[in-house]
Formats: sequence, C-alpha cells, structure tokens
Amino acid sequence: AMAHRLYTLVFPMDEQNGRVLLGMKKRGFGRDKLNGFGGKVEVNETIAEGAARELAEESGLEAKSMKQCGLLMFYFENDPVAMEVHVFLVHKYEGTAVESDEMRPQWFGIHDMPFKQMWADDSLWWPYVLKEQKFVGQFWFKADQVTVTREKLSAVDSL
Ligand code: 6U4
Ligand code: NA
Ligand code: NA
Repeated sequence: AMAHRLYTLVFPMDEQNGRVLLGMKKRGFGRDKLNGFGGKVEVNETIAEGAARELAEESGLEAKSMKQCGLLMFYFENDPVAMEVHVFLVHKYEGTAVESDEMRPQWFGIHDMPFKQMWADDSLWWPYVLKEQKFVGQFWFKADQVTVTREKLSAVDSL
C-alpha cells in the first residue's frame, strides 16, 4: 500500500441546539478553509489521544465523550504520502471555544453547513454524520487542493 500519515479531525457537537463547532484555519495546510479540529497523530499517543489533544490545542474544548464516525484517505497529486484521517464526533465537552494561533472557532447549524468554505469532500460525507451512519472514503485531489478527480465513499458497520 501507499505510504500514509495519520491525522485526526474532530467535530464538537452541541446537540441541544443542533450546532457543530468549526474553525477557520489561520495557517498551514488547509489555510482559509473552515474545518473540524485536528492534526498529525504523534508517536507517543493513540489516535483518540491525538484527537483530544488537537481539539484542546486548537479550540480550548476538553473532550468528555468522543466517538469515531469515519475514516478518510486523501491522495494529493504529486504527494507520495497519503493522509489517513480519523474523524471523530464529540458529544460532551467542557470549556468554551476560544481562538487559537491556528483556528478561529465558529458554531454552525448542522443542516446549514458552510460547504463552499470547506474541503470539497465534506459535503459528500457530512450526510452520513447526520444519519449517524459510519463511513469510509477515499478522495483524490489535484495539487490545487480544490479539485476532486476521483472519489469512493461508502457506509460501514464498524471502523
Ligand atoms: P502542524 O502545523 O504541523 O502542527 P497539525 O495541526 O499537526 O499541523 P494539520 O492541521 O496540518 O496538522 O492537519 C491537517 C488537518 O486537515 C487534519 O485535521 C485533517 C484535515 N484535512 C486534511 N485534508 C482534508 C480534507 N480533504 N477534508 C477535510 N479535512 C482534511 O475535511
Ligand atoms: Na491542525
Ligand atoms: Na500537530
């Protein structure tokens, strides 16, 4: 299989108000896009620990209950290393969202997502989140990080 690197992507959910916390990425990979919180999994931690750490670093929220909802592979033209992204929902958390060096947090209605400002794949798999259906996907991007040239997406029973 192709070389890949592990990442997390975490979405804090406010179920009472039907909202999800996104962050405007202020620097680095995916800059100027709205997305969940996350980053590279470090060598000394589990994937779930990495997810909770990145959420805390980037949003100020402390995860109290976290569930994996998806597994995504991203392939970028001219990049030999694929991204393996573990997607989590956080239904219980402590703290208040605060702006970090990396992210400017903002709540959105779960049925009113700003897909035009998000990665192109997000509008394709977000419906699975709404249905509480676990999913796996593969997306091939051009080097422009915008154009999807090929995609595979399906529901799964377990991750
Ligand atoms: P540094 O700056 O090295 O500390 P780090 O926070 O570890 O970075 P980062 O932010 O570059 O890592 O990680 C990339 C983030 O972007 C992860 O949360 C995964 C997410 N991501 C990458 N491609 C994506 C895509 N096509 N769709 C999507 N999220 C994507 O929804
Ligand atoms: Na990050
Ligand atoms: Na990181």
